[in-house]
Amino acid sequence: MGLKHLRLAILLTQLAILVHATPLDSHASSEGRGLWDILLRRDARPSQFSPKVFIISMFDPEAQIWYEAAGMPGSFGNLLAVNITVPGLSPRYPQVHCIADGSVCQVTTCEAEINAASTLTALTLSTLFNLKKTYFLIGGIGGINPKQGTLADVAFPKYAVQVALQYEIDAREIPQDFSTGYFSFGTDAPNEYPLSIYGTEVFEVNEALRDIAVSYARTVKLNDSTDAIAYRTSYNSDDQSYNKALRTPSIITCDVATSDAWFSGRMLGEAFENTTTLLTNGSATYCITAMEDNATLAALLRASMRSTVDFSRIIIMRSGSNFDRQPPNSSAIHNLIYANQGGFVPAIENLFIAGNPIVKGILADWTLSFEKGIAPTNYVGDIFRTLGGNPDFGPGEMEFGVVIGPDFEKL
Ligand SMILES: *[C@@H]1O[C@H](CO)[C@@H](O)[C@H](O)[C@H]1NC(C)=O
Ligand SMILES: *[C@@H]1O[C@H](CO)[C@@H](O)[C@H](O)[C@H]1NC(C)=O
Ligand SMILES: *[C@@H]1O[C@H](CO)[C@@H](O)[C@H](O)[C@H]1NC(C)=O
Ligand SMILES: *[C@@H]1O[C@H](CO)[C@@H](O)[C@H](O)[C@H]1NC(C)=O
Ligand SMILES: *[C@@H]1O[C@H](CO)[C@@H](O)[C@H](O)[C@H]1NC(C)=O
Ligand SMILES: *[C@H]1O[C@H](CO)[C@@H](O)[C@H](O)[C@H]1NC(C)=O
Repeated sequence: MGLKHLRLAILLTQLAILVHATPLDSHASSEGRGLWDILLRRDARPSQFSPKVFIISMFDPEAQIWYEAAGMPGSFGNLLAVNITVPGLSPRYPQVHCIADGSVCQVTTCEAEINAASTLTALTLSTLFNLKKTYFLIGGIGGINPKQGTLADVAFPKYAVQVALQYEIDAREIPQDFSTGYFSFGTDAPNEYPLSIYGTEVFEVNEALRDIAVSYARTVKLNDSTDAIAYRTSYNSDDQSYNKALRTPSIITCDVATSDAWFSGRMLGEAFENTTTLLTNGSATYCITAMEDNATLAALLRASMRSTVDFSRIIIMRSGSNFDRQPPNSSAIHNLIYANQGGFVPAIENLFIAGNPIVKGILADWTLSFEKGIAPTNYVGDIFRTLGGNPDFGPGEMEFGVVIGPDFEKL
């Protein structure tokens, strides 16, 4: 073998390594890519995507609706055009999915707080993406509070509150004067402000961005179902406290409560309304549940500390798939398990229906406004002020640094 052949052999080996080392998993490109394509950089995709929008789904139906809608008129594109395996994602959802030019991507975290935090941590640490200018659109379903909304509503929260991060004793063993079994860490009764704070209790996202997303989402007609229409009527009550549950589906602005425990019923609903008010010093209104949002936000906050994401580019979108509590003449268990509420299908449909104009709006107005960012006029960040600024919640200036953090224990 002459020197020329040796050089060629080395070149071929290097190219073979290059092809195998490519992090992009798309069958379309790895199968059809010949040596000349690579040498001539034909079919070359950027080694690092810089998505303008990243959709975050939590489980299959929330993700499928975006994939299925790809063929619909007016859709922003086919998210299954490029599949990228990212180390550290859920074993059930190991790939990020993107449209062909990489401007919109989607990840499925798998459900509940641990999965959401791990997936977002892996994603934001991955070198496969540049997320510095990316808008994150959390799109999931949740339990709707009939005092604030109804089945198939789509809620855009500003505050995310982790309501079950508390002491809990079973309601059958609570003292006579307790209204609930949940009470804040470091306290001795419900509805007292926590003396021990872990940092993920409250997050606040960009209100100006939220309001732009709402203006896009309000341009479309939401889906509904005949079962949902029928079930809503059972929330008719003499004191009219559930009147918002009687309306047809709409876009609403109110806040999300995260808990791993899928709580249900009037008592826990009211207890967590109080927790939300307490933890946000009266600023937030609990209207919808989630099992992930605080965890997702916690991981995104840590990434913003490294400047790999921008915390002011997060939109939370949650649609009502079921009521969080029973109608006046029913029981908590009937509402949770047996009632045919009819909200699931339209809630899933509405994630795409409301989300599609938001994605398209961000793409269309990218150069004009979104690339440079939507300046927040409210506080954005966590209860610890990790990113700076002054929230209208949290333990306040005087106590800051004294009561906060895992070192403080009253016990
Ligand atoms: C991406 O993955 C989905 C399944 O998750 C598959 O249907 C699709 O064909 C894949 N796309 C490519 C380009 O391989
Ligand atoms: C809701 O979406 C379903 C499934 O696409 C469709 O069959 C139904 O007609 C829609 N209903 C309304 C009221 O939009
Ligand atoms: C509750 O009331 C609604 C409307 O008044 C009725 O349709 C429904 O059957 C009632 N449910 C129960 C469990 O009694
Ligand atoms: C919620 O707060 C209100 C007003 O302080 C109180 O009357 C009610 O008992 C509380 N409910 C629960 C379940 O803690
Ligand atoms: C929030 O409420 C707590 C408890 O009442 C209080 O100590 C704290 O100063 C308040 N925080 C703000 C920012 O007003
Ligand atoms: C986490 O959950 C708490 C309590 O439910 C909530 O106040 C907070 O806003 C949530 N944070 C995020 C980022 O969802």
